[in-house]
Order: sequence, then C-alpha cells, then structure tokens
Amino acid sequence: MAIMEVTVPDIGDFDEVTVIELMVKPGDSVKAEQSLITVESDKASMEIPSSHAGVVKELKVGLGDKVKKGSLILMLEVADEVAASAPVAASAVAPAPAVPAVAAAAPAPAVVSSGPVEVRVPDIGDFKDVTVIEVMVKAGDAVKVEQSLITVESDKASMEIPSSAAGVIKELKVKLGDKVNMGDLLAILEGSVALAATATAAPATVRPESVRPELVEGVEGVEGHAAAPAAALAAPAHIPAATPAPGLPHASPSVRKFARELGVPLNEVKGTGLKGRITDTDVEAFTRSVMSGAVQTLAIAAQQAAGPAAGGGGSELGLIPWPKVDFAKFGPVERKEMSRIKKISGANLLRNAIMIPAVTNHDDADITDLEAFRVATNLENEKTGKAGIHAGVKVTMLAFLIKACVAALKKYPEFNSSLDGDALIYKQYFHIGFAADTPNGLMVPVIKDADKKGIFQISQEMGELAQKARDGKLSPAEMSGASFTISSLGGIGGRYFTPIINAPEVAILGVCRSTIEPVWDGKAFQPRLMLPLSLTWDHRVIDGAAAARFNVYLGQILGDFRRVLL
Ligand code: CAO
Repeated sequence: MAIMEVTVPDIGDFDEVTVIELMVKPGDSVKAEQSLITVESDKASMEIPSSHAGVVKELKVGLGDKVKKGSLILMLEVADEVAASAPVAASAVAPAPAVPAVAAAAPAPAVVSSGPVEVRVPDIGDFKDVTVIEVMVKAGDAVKVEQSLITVESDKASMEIPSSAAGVIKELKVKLGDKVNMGDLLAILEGSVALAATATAAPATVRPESVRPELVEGVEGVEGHAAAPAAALAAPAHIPAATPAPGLPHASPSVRKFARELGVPLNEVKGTGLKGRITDTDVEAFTRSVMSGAVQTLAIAAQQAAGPAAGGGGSELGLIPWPKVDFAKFGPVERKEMSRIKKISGANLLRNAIMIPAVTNHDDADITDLEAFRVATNLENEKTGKAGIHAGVKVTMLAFLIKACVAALKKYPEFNSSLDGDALIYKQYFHIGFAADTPNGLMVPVIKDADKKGIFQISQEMGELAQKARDGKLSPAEMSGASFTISSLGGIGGRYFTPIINAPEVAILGVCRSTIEPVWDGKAFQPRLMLPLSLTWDHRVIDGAAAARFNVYLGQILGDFRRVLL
C-alpha cells in the first residue's frame, strides 16, 4: 500500500473557492470518481471527485477553507500499483474535471447593438446535457450584463449562467427541465443591447468566481455584429453585486438531489451549514419537522401573509410545495400542455376534493330484470323501425339510472340540495348531470327536468348531448344547472370508484360495469346481473345512514322499476 495526495484539479476560471461540505472522513473507502468535498463560489457549487479508489487516511481541508487548483484535499491509501501508475506523484487530478472548465476571459471590444442579440450557453467545460433547474427571468424582463438568467445542474455541479449582454428579453429559449450544452441558445435580447464589455480590464475588476457566458452572438446580418466573445466587465459600476440567486437555496447539488427525492422544498429549509448553507442533515431535520407538524405553522403564516389569491403549490393549505422532479433523469419524457377543459375541470375537481368532507358508500343493485327489459325494448323498437315514434333511439341503462335517481332524490330531498352558508337550498327541479368522456377531457352535460321525461326521451337527449360533448359543441347552458350527477363507467369497466362531487351539488352516483354474480336467494345461488354503485356524499349535509338508505332504495327501484309508481 502507498499513500498519495489528492489535490484540487483544474477548476477552470475559479481562483479560490470555499469548501462547504466534507463528504468523506478518515477511514472511509472511496471509489474513483466518488465526490470528496463540495466547493462553492458565488455562482457555482461543485463536487470534487477522487480520481482513485482507496482509503482516506487524513483530511487536509476543513469546512470554510479556501482552496484552488492544486490545494491538498486528503491523503489516500492506495494499492502500490495505483501509486506507481499515477502520472505525477501525489497529484490525483480527476481525469474529467468535475467542474465547469470555464474558458478564460477573452478580450473583446465593448459593442452596442440595437438589434436582437442571441445569448447562448457559454463554455461550461466538460459538462454535457446539463439540466435547467431554475429560470430566473421571463420574456419582457430587462436584464443587466452579468445578471443570472438560469441555473443549470449536472450530477456534480450547479451553476448560474449570467447574461453577457444587457437588454430586454424578447424571447426565452429554454424552460425548466431542458437539457443544454455549450452554444445552445438561451434567450434573444432586444432594445438597446449593451454587449458585455471588454475583458481588457484588469483581473481585479472581474469577479473571479463568476461563471460567465463566453458567447454572445449578434444575429447575423443585424447591425453586422457577429459573435462578440465577452467575459469581464470594463465598467464595474454596471456589475450587479454578486447576485445571490433569487429563490435558489444555498445547497450543493447532492443536497438538492436528496431534497428532490424527498419532495422537500429547499427554499423552506433553514441551512445550518457554513454561511447558512443547507446540508443533508438540514433536509432530514426539515422532513422530520413536517412529519411532526411543526413546519405547517410556518407555511400557514406564509399563506396568511400571501392572502387567498396566492395560488398553487399547496402552500395555501399549509402543505409543502409540489415536488419538482426532473423526470428526464430517469428516462425519455415528452411535455404536453393539458387541454383547456382538463385545466378547468382539474381546478374544480381539486377544490371539490379538498373542500367537501366526502364519503363514498358502495352497494350493488340487481338489474337482471331491468337489463332484460331494456334489451327487449330495444329489440321491439328496432322491429317497429321508422314507423315507431322512437325510431333510431337506443334505450340505455344510464337513462334508467337517471329515472331511478330522480325517484330516490324525491324520497331523500337533501341529496338534491345545495349548501348556502348555514342553510340548505332544496331544489324542486331534477336536472341530472352525466359525466361524458371526451377527447378533450371530462364534460358534464345536463338532462333538464328528468322527472318530466320518459326513458326514450332521456336516452335520445343523452345521446345528442354526449355527441355534442365529444365534438366540443356543448353550450354553457347545456352544462349548467345540475342538481345531482351520475358518472357511469359501465360501458368501460371497473368495479367501484369514488367519484368527486360536482359542487355545489352534494352527492354524485358512480356506476361501474354490471356482472353476473351468484346471489343467494335463500335456497340456492342464482346467477344475477349485479350493478356496482358508488355514492359519494357531502357529510356536512348528509348522514351515513341516509346515504345507505338512498343506495338501498336506488337498488330496490333498479331491481323492480314498478316501485317508481308507488
Ligand atoms: N354495465 C355493463 N355494461 C354497460 C353498462 C353497465 N353499467 N353501462 C353501459 N354498458 C354497455 C352498454 O350495454 C353498451 O354496450 P353495447 O355497445 O354492447 O350495447 C355499452 O356499454 C355502451 O353503453 P351506452 O351506449 O349505453 O353508453 P353509456 O350510456 O354507458 O355511456 C356516456 C354514455 C356518455 C356516459 C359514456 O360514453 C361516457 O362518456 N362514459 C364515461 C363517463 C366518465 O368518464 N366517467 C368518469 C368521470 S370521473 O372521472
């Protein structure tokens, strides 16, 4: 065994960076490429990997130490042959630098252009396909030279990409989750665009830590300016002070990855590391405090401060924000905008699911005789042909269900009511909505005055409304005014489900596919056609016993429709 020194490899343009995380300790076995420490500048944090496998004998850096290329990180015990083959004794620079090898600042004359200017990803060293994890600007924003536009992250480093030109963002060419490489177009600036000034300034005027774009290209043909490599700033007065990334928490890539895996919002985590840096221990502690409820108080306070209009993300409910996952890390993905209908119905469903204390009762109705009647009716109607008054109309099970529900709603009127503060509005009309599956999403057309219509008429209207829904031709009037809704998945399949109440209604009936089942008649099992029913109801208005009664009554009617007349 031999001892070798592991030093900081070439970290590009970075003069001195601070050690913010020690990832190994004496006695640890490390693999080649395993991260040893995390270092950080104003604009980037990166993990420094080991270029050899071995056992850590002694750490030579501590938290807060400033290191640069060649600084000794640790002493590593390695196999003799490894030490012998090491190119330079004691120097274990990683073969692939773990940091952005930012191109040296190239002198360039300051230029002013009034035409559109493309801002591209600069030389980010050895990194390929880095992920955009934060977009800090939007179209229409005025940006200064050096203002950070996006943050990108690889497995080993995260870095902000600043603009090397000032101007107004005409178009942003990247979004969250995109993979970018050197030269990729980030944004197009317009207005009086001041291109990043020359690098002829003394190094002292350059923030040594900043990762800066080296490529700022004028759109060809416009103003005749071609690419103007730019780095440092001639006029420090124009440089925004080392801009902390707005909203981006202070944490290393591995901590961020850890937080993402746990769904922890890093911006809510208090960092206990150096300069308030978030460590993985902080992430764990945050998770524990959420589990115990301690963090909810903070979130609710934030919600109160933000007011009810502060939408999305769950913070208004005292919930931690929705986890942001870079799915592309796990496999190929494609992003597609949801349809307008899906967005609208989604918002309604979310509100109803959250605001209604809903309970679902499941039951079965014996529809053996009813189905036989339905089939016979349709056969008979077909025979009558064009001569019949209901020519071409197919009687559907859903039409019977609508009629049966009307009967149950009449018997149990609170199911046909709506909450109005402390009062209930009992509707004396029976408008029944039915969920229709359309290529654009879920729609709920309404059969008005279902109590006054026969099965044929309801079947016919339903067919027409369902067709209109699929064609996207339903009028708002045809979708409003329901006092109760049925969602039938019977034509598709399934057993039971828990439909979400269509507020301000107070109940909804879910129906699934009927199946022949053995039913005990007191002497023997009989094959009966059983229809699964799932009734979801608002517990503020309806009691469990009433819901059970409603289902039982519904089952009785579906079992013997003559009961409707009683
Ligand atoms: N059990 C067994 N079979 C059933 C059934 C049931 N409960 N209900 C209907 N079927 C059968 C019918 O017999 C018919 O079979 P045939 O084609 O062999 O005659 C087939 O399913 C289609 O039935 P249908 O023409 O009567 O249509 P429908 O009334 O069942 O449905 C509509 C109409 C608009 C409700 C339906 O097309 C639809 O969109 N359903 C989905 C609703 C939905 O998405 N709900 C979920 C909302 S919550 O996300």
